[in-house]
Parts: sequence; C-alpha cells; structure tokens
Amino acid sequence: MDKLLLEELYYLSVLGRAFEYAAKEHYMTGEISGFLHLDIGQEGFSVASMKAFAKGDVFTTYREHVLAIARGIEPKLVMAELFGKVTGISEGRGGSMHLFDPSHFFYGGDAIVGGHLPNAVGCAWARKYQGEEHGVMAVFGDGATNGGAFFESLNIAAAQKLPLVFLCENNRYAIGTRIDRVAPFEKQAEKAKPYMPTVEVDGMDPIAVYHAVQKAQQHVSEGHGPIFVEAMTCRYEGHSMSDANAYRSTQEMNICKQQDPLEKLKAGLDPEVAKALDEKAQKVVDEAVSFAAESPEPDPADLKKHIFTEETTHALS
Ligand SMILES: Cc1ncc(C[n+]2csc(CCOP(=O)(O)OP(=O)(O)O)c2C)c(N)n1
Ligand SMILES: [Mg+2]
Repeated sequence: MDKLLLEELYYLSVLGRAFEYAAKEHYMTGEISGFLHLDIGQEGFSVASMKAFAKGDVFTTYREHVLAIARGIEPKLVMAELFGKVTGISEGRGGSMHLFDPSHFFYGGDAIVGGHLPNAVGCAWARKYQGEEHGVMAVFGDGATNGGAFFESLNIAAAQKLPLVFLCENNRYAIGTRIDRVAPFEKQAEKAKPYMPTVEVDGMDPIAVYHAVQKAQQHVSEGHGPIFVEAMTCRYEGHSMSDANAYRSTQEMNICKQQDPLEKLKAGLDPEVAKALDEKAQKVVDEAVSFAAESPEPDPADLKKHIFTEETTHALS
C-alpha cells in the first residue's frame, strides 16, 4: 500500500480512538448526555471503509463518530454535536447518533437499528436514475441483519440492480446478545447470498477492508447491482456508556485486543512518523473539546426550526 495512504489511515484511526476516549471522558463529567456508542477497537474498519468509498453517498449506523470524521467532517464539529452545541454538525439537534452533512454526502446515523437501509435503497435508486456512477454505501451492524428492513432492502436492491454496497460490521454482538442466540449462522453474508455477491473480510485489518470496499465500489459503479461486504470486527467497550460489558470474559476481550487495527497500521510506519501523527491527533482532539466546551447552546427560540417547512407552517396557521 502507498506510504501516504497508510499514514492517512493510521492518522485517522489514531484520531478516531483519541476522539472516542475524549468523548467517554466528557460523558463521565456530564458535558455529553444522551446515548453514546463508542467505536474503540473498530476504528480501522471505519476509517478504511470511508477512505475506500471516497465518493458516493453514505448512510451509517448510530456508532458513527469515526465514520463521520474519516468522511471528512471536522472533529470539532462532531464533538460540538455530542456536547449538544449550536456549532455541531447537526446544530446540536441530533447528538451522537444523528451526525448529518450533505456536503460530505454523509447522511449519518439512525437510532432505529436498520432504519437507514431503506433510505440508502431510495438514494441508490435516485443515483441510478440520475446516471451518477459512484453509488451508495450503507454501513450497519450484525444486529441489523435480523430485522425486516434489512431483508426488504436486499430484495428491492437486487431486483432493481441498484448501485448499493451493503457493508456489515459484524462484531458478533447486538448490545449484550451474542449473534448465535439470534441468528442461525455467525457470518451474516449467508442471508444475502440468494440476492447478490458477497465478500468476507477481516474487519480488524484496515488494509484488507480498504481493498474490499474499493472493489465493492467498483462493482456497483460498473452497473453490476448491489454487493454485500461483511467485516468481522471487535468492539472493546460496552455497547454504549450504560453497558458495563459484563457479558464478555477477560479471555474473550484479550483475544479481541490482540488484533488491534492501530497496531497493525503502525507496524508499517517509521516509529518517528507514527509518534508525530499520534501527537497531531491528540492536539486536534484537545482543540475539538475546547471548541465544543466554549461553543454556545442552541437558542430555545429555534426549537421548532426544521420541524415544519415554511410553507407547511403557513398552511397550519
Ligand atoms: C428497530 C430497533 N430495535 C431495537 C433497538 C435497540 N437497539 C439499539 S442498538 C441495538 C443493537 C444493534 O446491534 P448491531 O446492529 O450489531 O450494531 P452494534 O451496536 O454492534 O454496532 C439494539 C437492539 C433499536 N434501536 N431499534
Ligand atoms: Mg453488532
């Protein structure tokens, strides 16, 4: 892999991890409230998938801070959103699960598991109709593959040969429920096989994820219809800040952490370069926290903004 790209993947992954630890810290102090799902352990997957799918529309799950940053959204705008500040990427209205930025073709998270999949299908239909070539990618967890919206989306995407990459991040858990209790197989690609080609990749290996997603984008761009990519990953923290992760043994967690994606990327870099990137990432995160802390709260007078269009408001008054 090209050295500059490797450095970028490493930098963004380290930035993602530092961001998540800072978010955790400021959740504990009460500056961030609501739900907070951390991506620690899976940053390499998030970064590599966004860099590989550089152009095109992206719909994601709620565990999305690192995805958003890797997509190009400034960390300070993401942190301010977590703090509920008006300077946040969604003006402080969405919080952690609703980062939204059309200028980066990032339509963000959805608190409803799998709820974004039909939206991604609709977008893929529109992009095909418009003759746009980059296609659409939907990122979701293994748990989302147990819902009806997932099967409906597979079905119509395949029937209409839509340019849609289904990217499943299989960390084998939906909150505290291990996959084998709620699905008949560990690899969720089995569910997609009747509908479309499937690819499996080690989600803890960012370079492998990068190549798999790049090929998947090529597949949809060339008009071959949808494709399903499954990346096996490992989250190091509990499901959210309210989950103490008590259902996983120390042994299971140790096996998880031995596959660390940041360490894998670092192994390919000059140690001095890696150290400089570590420091740069920490500085950016510190600045993001200061920006978020110092930003103003949203104005209560704007509470009803974005609920009705101007026209609808008039129609009702
Ligand atoms: C339709 C729906 N059902 C249940 C929930 C509650 N819930 C929130 S997160 C989650 C687990 C989803 O797991 P997965 O898709 O594997 O994603 P991960 O958290 O592992 O990234 C559940 C069941 C929800 N938000 N939406
Ligand atoms: Mg999961």
